Amino acid sequence: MEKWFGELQTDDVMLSMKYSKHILHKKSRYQEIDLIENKTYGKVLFIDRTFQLTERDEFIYHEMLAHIALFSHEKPVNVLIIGGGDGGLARECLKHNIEKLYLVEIDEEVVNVSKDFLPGLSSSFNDSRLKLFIDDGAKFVKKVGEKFDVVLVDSTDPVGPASALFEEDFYKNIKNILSKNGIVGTQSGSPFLYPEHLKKAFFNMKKVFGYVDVYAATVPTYPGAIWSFTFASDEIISRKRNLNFKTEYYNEKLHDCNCRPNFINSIINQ
Ligand code: SPD
Repeated sequence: MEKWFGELQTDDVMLSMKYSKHILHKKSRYQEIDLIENKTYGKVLFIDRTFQLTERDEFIYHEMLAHIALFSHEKPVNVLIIGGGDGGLARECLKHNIEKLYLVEIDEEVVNVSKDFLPGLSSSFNDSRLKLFIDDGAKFVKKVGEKFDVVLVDSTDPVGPASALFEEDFYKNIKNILSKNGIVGTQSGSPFLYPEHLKKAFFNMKKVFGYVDVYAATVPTYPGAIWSFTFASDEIISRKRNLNFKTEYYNEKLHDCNCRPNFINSIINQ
């Protein structure tokens, strides 16, 4: 019998993958974690039955979340990641000439699964610049008492444990720990199927920061395939890319074009 596993992306739309192996099913304190092996996409990680990453397309999401913000900062030295326990975003951040990277993941099981099965992402945990904290990101930003040049939020969807990471209060607390000209960047969901997620991130950031911008990338396995990212600062963010390492999706032209489809403009222009 064929075995399929997937995400109900709306009430009546499902993206499913046939698996050769259901490698793991785990209930952590916070969420359900599944890992399958699919012939086309490789290992595929689900949290609460929603796609988090596939070995085949994770580079798109992680590169675009990391490099637009990091290359827009004059000289990022201290970086903080909230979420991102699989290590993929950290891998991209560590390609930059940064000195310190804190990663705050609420669910240690996500880190363990990645260390056990996803070495292409979790190898970042071996870098001495990275310090891992198992903690609630929303609480961590209130108490950390250190400044960061760039803060990146790699969360699950804004339902359940991650909903606090889309709130105005969270962004206010991030602003307090950003150094001068610091930048915050977050994944802000599917503009196509869940425009309310993008709206929430964008308009809450707007209440806190002087300058907010949105860009998009195509992530084949995420709901609606087109995915949004929102970043903000108190200074106008001038895009200062100087790409000096290998990437598979991000490039200078993508960075510079600063263009969005009209339907995304309509979501954030209301
Ligand atoms: N709907 C899925 C949104 C997932 C965003 N975070 C993915 C984590 C990958 N590091």
